[in-house]
Amino acid sequence: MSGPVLVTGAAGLIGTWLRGGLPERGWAVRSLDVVPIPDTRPGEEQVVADVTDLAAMVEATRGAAAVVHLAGLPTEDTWPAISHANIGGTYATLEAARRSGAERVVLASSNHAAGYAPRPAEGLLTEDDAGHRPDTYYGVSKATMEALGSLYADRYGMDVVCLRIGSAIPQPTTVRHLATWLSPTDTVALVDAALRAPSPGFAVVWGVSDNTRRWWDLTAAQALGYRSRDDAEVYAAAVIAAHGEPDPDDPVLTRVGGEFTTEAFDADRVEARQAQQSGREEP
Ligand code: 15L
Repeated sequence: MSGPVLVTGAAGLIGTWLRGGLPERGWAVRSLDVVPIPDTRPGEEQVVADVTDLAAMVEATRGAAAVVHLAGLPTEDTWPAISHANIGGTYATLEAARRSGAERVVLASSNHAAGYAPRPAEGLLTEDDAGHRPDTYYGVSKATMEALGSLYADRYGMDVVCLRIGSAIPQPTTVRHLATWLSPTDTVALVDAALRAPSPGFAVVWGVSDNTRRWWDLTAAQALGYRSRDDAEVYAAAVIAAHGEPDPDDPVLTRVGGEFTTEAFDADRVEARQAQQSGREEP
């Protein structure tokens, strides 16, 4: 592949890891975000644009070898906000890639596309077995992201790899994270594998480190070339000392999406909380 990799949402946490890690693996990076990035690295290109603006996205994607799409709302929000930023943003990203001739797109999907899938009683859950069981409007936007990716792969022959990311954070802080953690190093390794895999076509893979307590099967990600180096188990003693032994009946641990499947994440509640915060009256 020649040309830079366009990374959308480059100012965010995962974007920042990739802006550091991808060049070390030989990729030139073109960073796109709605806000300027103050600390660009030597050789890093920068575009300030809204990912839902198709014309700006076509311009930003010109000459890029591939796109890594991270931009969007990272948690539950109102339907208008989610559908605009996450579904509109994914459409514009894929369509811009198609129009500009970038043949590969890596999409940051989420475990919440399958959040209501039960945690397996034994063994590991594959992407296909989990299917699409979104736990929130946010999860619906990620299931839709995967569906849009499938459309662009089938209709236009593009390579589209969807990463169903677990918990991409610096280190585990809850008992659930001991299963769902995706370390910074492994995040870079997974995206690198998704960019490098020869002709993956359309693929959906879990994005998780090789955690001793993980619930998700890594076979599909490993088939792309992903090799995890980290295991959340090294943090287990400290996390359990802080939070207690995991209760297997805790609703946060019985379904893929954890907290997102609980009442607190019901969209009405999220909306009411946002209205309260902004001082608006509830109807
Ligand atoms: C996600 O998709 C979210 O962006 C992040 O905030 C976490 O909630 C993560 O999933 C998770 O499931 O831990």
